[in-house]
Amino acid sequence: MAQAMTTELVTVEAYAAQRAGAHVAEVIGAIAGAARLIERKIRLAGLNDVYGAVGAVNVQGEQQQKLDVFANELLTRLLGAVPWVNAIVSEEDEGPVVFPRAEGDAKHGARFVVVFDPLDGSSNIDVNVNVGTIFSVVRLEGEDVTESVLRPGTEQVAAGYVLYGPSAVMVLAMGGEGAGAGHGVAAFTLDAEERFVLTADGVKAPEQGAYYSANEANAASWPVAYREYLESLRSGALGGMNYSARYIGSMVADFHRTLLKGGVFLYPPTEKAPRGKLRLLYEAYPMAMVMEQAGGAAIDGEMRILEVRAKGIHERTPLVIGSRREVEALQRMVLQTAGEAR
Ligand code: P6P
Repeated sequence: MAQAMTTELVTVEAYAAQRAGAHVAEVIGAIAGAARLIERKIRLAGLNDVYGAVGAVNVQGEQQQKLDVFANELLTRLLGAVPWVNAIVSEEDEGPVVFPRAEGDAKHGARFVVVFDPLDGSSNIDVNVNVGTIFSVVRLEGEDVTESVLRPGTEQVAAGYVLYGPSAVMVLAMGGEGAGAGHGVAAFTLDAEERFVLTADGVKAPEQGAYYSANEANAASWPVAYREYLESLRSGALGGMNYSARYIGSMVADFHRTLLKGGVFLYPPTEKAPRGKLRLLYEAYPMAMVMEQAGGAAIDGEMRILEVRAKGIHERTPLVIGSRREVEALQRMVLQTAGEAR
């Protein structure tokens, strides 16, 4: 990871303000504020009886963990307190939560919707495995929140995640004007004063990496190109690289390793999840923005994830994300198989 070039202490709020202005910085600050409290709750979970499920099922049909509910309510409350956040969309809620805003609140046209997975991988919490918060900030265009969030991922204003692990790390990418623009990827570590301080700037994914990451228990139901692809990685066919397999089962942790060490994370289509398991708006889009700004790539098997259009806010997608060489190699095999099938 590229070390921060500065000796002075730069908080994530100050970094965001320098690059994207005060309004975006305040949105990022609210997310950081929620993350501090989520981190503390997770760290003490075993002592405060917050492990386990609440006995309810969320809109995804998944058992809601107590910490899912805590994280979701906290993010909603802190983001709702920012005048230029007009709405949020959460993995845990069926539809958008719209905040009543007076006309004057939208200073300088700054109106945002924040889309998030409040606690990804939460089924791992009870076994003390890393979990994360994933977020995406988009502009509210017109009055229709759903319409605003169903625009291409290339239009994200900012995106990133917080990984709760041995240390809490917030990774942030912010968009610039025009395709391909952007401010790059920075990482911030929660310090003893509970500030997210800059610890790496200009983070770049290795051109090729040493790990592949997939749930191979599903391999029998993957499209054949994905099976042949992993076999090609194992055989050293991609530049002679000898890969290791790593799969934590928390996307934020698997993604963070892939970003820093290189390689590929993939969740292909399966019989049980023919459109993949991961969600386009609040998992694939934000991670794709980070990975592309770090020089990597993200596809749904065939096309660039950031250009895939969502039809609904909880739409799922296959995802292949990581170093450019590995992602492009998979894309070639999938397109070649599709071409042969025609
Ligand atoms: P599987 C966690 O539930 C999650 O959404 C991601 O964090 C993770 O990558 C994936 O699902 C794991 O899914 O089917 O391999 O258990």
